Amino acid sequence: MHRSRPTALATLVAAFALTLAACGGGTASSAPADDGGEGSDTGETVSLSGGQFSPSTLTIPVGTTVTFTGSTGHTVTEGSDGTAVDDPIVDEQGGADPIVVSFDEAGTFNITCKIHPAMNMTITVEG
Ligand SMILES: [Cu+2]
Repeated sequence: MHRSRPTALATLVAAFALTLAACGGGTASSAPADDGGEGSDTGETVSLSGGQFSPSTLTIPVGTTVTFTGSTGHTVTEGSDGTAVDDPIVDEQGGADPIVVSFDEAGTFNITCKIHPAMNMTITVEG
């Protein structure tokens, strides 16, 4: 007895939809924009974080306000190598708040920290 058995070759092609998880861009950074916005028309920021003035040189027009951030444990003093000049335009002990200095006369001003004589910077004020 010959029995033909139809062979149903059900070829099931399972299409696995491989959803490749989108690699969330590895370069996404949340670096804070540091664009001041302190309301004054001209302003610069100098950071004392890390035990140095950054930037170490700054050229600004007369009337520019410079905000020294991270000043806790430092001073912002006109002078050099930790020693103030006579009658400094600024000689401030840092604290919780930034030290804000308006440079209203042209000239070249050396700025130092009396606590860390290695901290020095130069601000050139152009009239
Ligand atoms: Cu210092």
